[in-house]
Amino acid sequence: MNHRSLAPLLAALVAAPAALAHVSLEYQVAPADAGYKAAFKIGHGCGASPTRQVSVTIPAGVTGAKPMPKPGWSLEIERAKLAQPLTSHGRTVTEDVVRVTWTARTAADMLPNDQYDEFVLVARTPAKAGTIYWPVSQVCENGRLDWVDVPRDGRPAADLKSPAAALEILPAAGGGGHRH
Ligand SMILES: [Cu+2]
Repeated sequence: MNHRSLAPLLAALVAAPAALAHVSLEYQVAPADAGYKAAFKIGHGCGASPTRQVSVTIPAGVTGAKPMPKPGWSLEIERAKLAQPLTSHGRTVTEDVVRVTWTARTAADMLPNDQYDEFVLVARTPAKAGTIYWPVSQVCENGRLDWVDVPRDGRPAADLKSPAAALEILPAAGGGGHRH
């Protein structure tokens, strides 16, 4: 194997830890108006301090969010009135989930800095294509990290200090599938 073919491999190896560094989504592209599993990857704490709470704000247009419970963590689901009521199974829905928060029950349940975990929810993607951003607050035993920055004025996402988790929504793949 000559050294030129090693370059992409080395690049990937170098990139891997960085990719695990900030809070990001496992799947970063999804079709519009479809079911989606959002797995938020937590690859480190606040410095050496363990993570004791993860709070995800649901982007506008994302509906029907359902979080996955995590043993040792309590789950808070916040709902709010919808600006525009929607119909589900013939029923009018006037409120929806706007934030989900996982909180470690005890210090022993916290996520240590030298371990990795995922915080998962399922939801329906917006009908409109484009990139959406999921603000995530990571609270540690000492300190917190708010992953809330979104690219503005053409600034590349790579320049952001604390980027929100980005999801690129592609135009719906026709047929629309099963609609709730
Ligand atoms: Cu990081």
